[in-house]
Amino acid sequence: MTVADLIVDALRSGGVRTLFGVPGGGGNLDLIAAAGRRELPFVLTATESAAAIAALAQAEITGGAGACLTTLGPGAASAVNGVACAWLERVPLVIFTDTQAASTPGFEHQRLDHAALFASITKSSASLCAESAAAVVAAALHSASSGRPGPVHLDCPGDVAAAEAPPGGAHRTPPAESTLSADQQRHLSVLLDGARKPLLIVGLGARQPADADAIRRFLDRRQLPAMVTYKAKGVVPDAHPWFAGVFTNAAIEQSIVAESDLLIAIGVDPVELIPRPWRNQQPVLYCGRWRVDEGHVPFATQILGDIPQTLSHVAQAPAAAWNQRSVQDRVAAQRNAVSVDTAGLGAHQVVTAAAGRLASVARVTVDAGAHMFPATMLWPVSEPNGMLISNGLSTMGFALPAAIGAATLDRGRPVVALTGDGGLLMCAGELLTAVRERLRIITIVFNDASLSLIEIKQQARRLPPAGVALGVLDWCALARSTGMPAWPAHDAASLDSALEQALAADGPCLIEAKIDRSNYGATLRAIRG
Ligand SMILES: Cc1ncc(C[n+]2csc(CCOP(=O)(O)OP(=O)(O)O)c2C)c(N)n1
Ligand SMILES: [Mg+2]
Repeated sequence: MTVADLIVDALRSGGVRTLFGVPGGGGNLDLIAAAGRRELPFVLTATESAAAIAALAQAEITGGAGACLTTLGPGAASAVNGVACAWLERVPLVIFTDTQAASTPGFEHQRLDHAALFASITKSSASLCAESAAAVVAAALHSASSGRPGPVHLDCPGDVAAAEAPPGGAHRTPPAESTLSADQQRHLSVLLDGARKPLLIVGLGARQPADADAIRRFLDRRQLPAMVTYKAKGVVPDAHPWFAGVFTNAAIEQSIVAESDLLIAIGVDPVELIPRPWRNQQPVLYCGRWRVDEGHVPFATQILGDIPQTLSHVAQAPAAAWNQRSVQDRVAAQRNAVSVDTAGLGAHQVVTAAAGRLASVARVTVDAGAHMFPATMLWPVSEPNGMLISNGLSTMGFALPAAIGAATLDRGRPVVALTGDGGLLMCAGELLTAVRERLRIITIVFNDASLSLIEIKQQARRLPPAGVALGVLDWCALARSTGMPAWPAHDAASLDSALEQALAADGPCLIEAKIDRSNYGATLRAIRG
């Protein structure tokens, strides 16, 4: 038994289900060997950033931690975007980097100060030594998951990972929940008693199954509408009678928000909101597991604790005066507003057709770009984390690596990755990862030969076209070169046939949707004003 075995055991008890990464030798190889001995699957990815994103996607689904490893220097530097993603998506992730043994005479080659590199995007950083490795890993896992979750970094030199395991090891228990002060209780009663139309806004900190149960019960009992942020889609299903649409601090949700006299933000982290001034006048109550920054949203009070527990504090409000039919009509109008007709195949048609065939069986991941608007508005989700998306960081190159994380967890269930062509270019190597791992991932690439979201911003400012045309790529040929089947779609009929074949495939496949991007400007105006 080596220190690497102890580390792997600690990871497993922290909820890690797969180790992702790109090894470079040294301590990485001991960790991979120990993972093999202890039946923790290791998945090789094409890039370190994708490894971190795959790991964080798993953590979002399981509620445990995710884990990845990289080599020293270039591997650590290459992981930065994925670790930054875990930081701003509030996900517990452990990243192990190889490093030179403390006993080496200070070689400069590939040497970076990893702790400094990760300092602004991790909760903690430590270098492992043989005597305390298991306890330090357990403490790091605890730190990653407690309070506001986030990534932690561990340097793991080869001589440590390979050393014989010392006896012992420590695990800590989570801290006790906080309770409401008498002052807070009084303030809360005033807010709740004065409200006739409270509106729930559910965010990323309320995605555990128990949270969803408590929130749904609350809505049914209190007869209140609820909006969800992108990351909380499914906590209140799109088909729920009190579903009031997506909340991002944009224009499209304003008609319902403005009617409310009290906003109850359940697990909403301001990192989820688009960076526009907060103009809503009614008080905003926050309920969540961690304290959030008040610079953007002027929270009237913050109630900290587990979601079911914090909801019980706001349960005693008087009867609400919402008209369910009117809320439903406005959600339908929102969906209409983002379904703008096009001469060719529109992105909204691709989303609607794909969701029609796949939403009831598959999990979905969404990339950053203009295609994200129809995806988040029109793809119905019925369970927490049924849709995975990078929102805090909003990074491109997310959907496919996240789909790899999700599909590795549950190999029987298909995952649909909705991605722009620019985003897929950033992580196209992961198509091969999906093939090697035989994952049931249906990648749908919105091929518009453009960085469309940036193009429409450029057009809105009446700037000449520059720096946004990607050029033409034969995505079907690229996908087939990895060994996966692929089908082009340029109209409703070819799309439907591609979807049918994709659903029947038992491994990864790709649909290249050749879309008409001309409606994106109107879609963006409908959502953001
Ligand atoms: C890593 C990264 N680089 C740049 C951006 C800025 N950005 C946001 S959307 C976008 C364009 C995305 O293009 P594509 O993937 O083709 O999607 P489309 O907008 O065309 O649907 C860019 C460049 C980003 N979010 N992430
Ligand atoms: Mg594009």
